[in-house]
Amino acid sequence: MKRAISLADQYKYTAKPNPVVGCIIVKGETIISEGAHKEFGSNHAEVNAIEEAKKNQGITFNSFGELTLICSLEPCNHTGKTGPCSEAIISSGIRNVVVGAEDPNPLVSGSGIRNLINHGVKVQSGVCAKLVEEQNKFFFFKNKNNRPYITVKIASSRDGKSYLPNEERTYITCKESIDDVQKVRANYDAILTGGNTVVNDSPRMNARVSFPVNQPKKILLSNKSNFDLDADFFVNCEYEILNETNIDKIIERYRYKDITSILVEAGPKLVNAFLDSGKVDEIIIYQSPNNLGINGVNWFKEDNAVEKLSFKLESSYKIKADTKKIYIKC
Ligand code: AOF
Ligand code: ZN
Repeated sequence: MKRAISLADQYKYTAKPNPVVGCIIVKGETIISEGAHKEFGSNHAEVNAIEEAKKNQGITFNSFGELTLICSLEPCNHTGKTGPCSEAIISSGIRNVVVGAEDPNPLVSGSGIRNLINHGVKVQSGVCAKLVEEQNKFFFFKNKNNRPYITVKIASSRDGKSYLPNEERTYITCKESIDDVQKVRANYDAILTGGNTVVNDSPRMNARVSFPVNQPKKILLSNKSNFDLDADFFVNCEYEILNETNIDKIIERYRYKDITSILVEAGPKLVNAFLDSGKVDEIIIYQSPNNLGINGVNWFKEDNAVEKLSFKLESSYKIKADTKKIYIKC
């Protein structure tokens, strides 16, 4: 199972917003074939492993009845972008299946396993369930809570300020911190921001990383509709502009969409509106050692705002002279 879980891990940035899934097919102690869900919309792990095994039939094994399929997530039982894996397993002739964790997707949630059992396949489930859940944190969160996981990311001066109102764009953190933000963005299915940030900072808000990634979709909250669509923010990406201020309604929109996680990168007004909604799960603060001074605009209304909102510091480390702090909702 750990082998199947590691196979899956490689495709974390290209399978999203789907979960990563890995599968191996064994005969006794010998691995006959391996498969993973490599890209959103493409074959599921089990199908890739079965196809691979077929190439070895008559060489390393004779009949599929001799084999055991080990997959990190419960085989699906629905027709989505691909057919049901439970059916693919049944028709292959495999009679033994080991599952890492049940699929929390309401379209599956136990039905894949039931279908296998009803067709006489022996199933052992829940092997390494915790590891699989950790590996697919946003996917499990979304299905348990019926909303995406929400992270707020901010860059703060030492004195807790966000920007200087008279400057065109205030740079707070160092280049290395900005590089780190690219990797953070790569983890998320969507990036949400406000109209002022787009107009004042001309951000690109994409994940500029050196590996293949399904770029986060962009969600722009604004009552304006006259944006310059040639601006970097809108180029070569999927975006939507929402004229909506009610945070609960905004979040509710994504309940049935393929978005399991949202990174909020916005100014103090929008960031505080999200925090006030009580629906923020994580806060990432990049803090520079420099002060912006009394003219700077505060991130928060009061001192220790993050702790008062019941967030707990999970990790803190230096990026050059900056400090990156990650807080998780208790
Ligand atoms: C599996 N094996 O490798 C994966 C599964 O739109 P689709 O057809 O790709 O289906 C996506 C859903 O299927 C996803 O939300 C999750 O419930 C399950 N993912 N299932 O049997 C796989 N990636
Ligand atoms: Zn499947």
